[in-house]
Amino acid sequence: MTRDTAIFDLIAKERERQVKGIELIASENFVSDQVLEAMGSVMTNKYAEGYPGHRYYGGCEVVDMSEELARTRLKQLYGAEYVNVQPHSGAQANMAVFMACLKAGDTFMGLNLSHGGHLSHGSAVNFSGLMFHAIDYSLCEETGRVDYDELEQKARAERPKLIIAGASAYSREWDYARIRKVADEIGAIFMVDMAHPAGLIAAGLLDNPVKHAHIVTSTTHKTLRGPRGGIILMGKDFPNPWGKTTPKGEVKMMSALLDSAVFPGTQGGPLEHVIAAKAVAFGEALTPEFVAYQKQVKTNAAVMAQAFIDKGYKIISGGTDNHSMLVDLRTKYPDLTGKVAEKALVAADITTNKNMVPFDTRSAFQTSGLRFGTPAITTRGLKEDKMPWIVDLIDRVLQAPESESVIAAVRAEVNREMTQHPLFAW
Ligand code: DSN
Repeated sequence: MTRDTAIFDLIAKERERQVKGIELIASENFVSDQVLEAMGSVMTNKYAEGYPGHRYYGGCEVVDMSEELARTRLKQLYGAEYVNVQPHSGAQANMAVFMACLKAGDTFMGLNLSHGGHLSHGSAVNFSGLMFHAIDYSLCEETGRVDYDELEQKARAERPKLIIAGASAYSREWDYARIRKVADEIGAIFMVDMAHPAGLIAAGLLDNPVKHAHIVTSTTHKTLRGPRGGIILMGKDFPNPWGKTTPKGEVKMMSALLDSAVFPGTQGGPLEHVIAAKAVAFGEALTPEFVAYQKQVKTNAAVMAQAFIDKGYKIISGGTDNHSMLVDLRTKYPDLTGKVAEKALVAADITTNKNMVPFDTRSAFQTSGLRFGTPAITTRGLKEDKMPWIVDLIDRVLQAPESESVIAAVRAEVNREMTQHPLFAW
């Protein structure tokens, strides 16, 4: 067959973009060559609806072993009793939890999207907000941290059946124990979506939500540095609290509800090539090298946040405990929107994303903030000594976002430095 140059030329272009630039999107990372190899493997050819040992197709003996290995490694990584490695994404993992725990129209509570919450935690345009009654909690304007008092008051007043912790743009550690306490008080299920800090948690650098929550979900491609995908975990299985029973009248366990909510509830055939790549990533995450990597991610983020502060930027909450930070541009450049800033930085080969800040005065399309994260540049091998340099480059662009000469000069510096940090073996 003729080579599809149209698409392979684009893949080559994307590879070049990744190689030459500074990647600061907090939810992105660069997987290892082994993860890449497993994803591009013959495992993609196999249909395997069902679970290991219980499939609807023949010939699943090998993928059964691969999926079982992924499950075993994931349990070991977080000290979990139950895991499901089949969700195609974090949103799919969350959808399965909703399906297992709620009925359409039930009330649940998550972090306000414009305060850093995830789309599938109750956004009005997402299934979670469309099919269920979403209420939210916020960050405290003064501290930039979760307003736990408000969370508790709302939980007691509105009695949601599910409370969700976890965020897309929140740089602080969570008080999971405090949320679990109020969840127990009102009889709610407590779920943590640890997608962003999953790698730091796996390395033991942040509190492990598996110890506190009934159910934990995550993506596998952010700090965890695996292929794009989702997972569901539980520290301990438990009987579903709404009394759902099997046809024989036995109370269903949450593990059974979650498994059937993933398949056949919300997905068909699992992506066995991605599951094999997840197994590779979980194996990598169990190594001392991964712990050292996560320590560097955290150090780089702390140094980067301080460098922004030293230049007069406002960081929401005043710093970071994890891999990310949210910069409020208004204190330094009141007229600069996140949209314009993102575009200028991308032109200088520094990739980041515009982000609303809590109590933003601009829309989600304009925004007053930028979100930065260190997982990808740390994988590239950049250490803390380079963080002030990166912040300096960013500041030069933001001072003159319309200046083609400034952008060209910064881009040349970025490209020169990144040639020192090879990315792919191929
Ligand atoms: N969209 C992903 C992120 O960038 O954080 C998850 O919400």
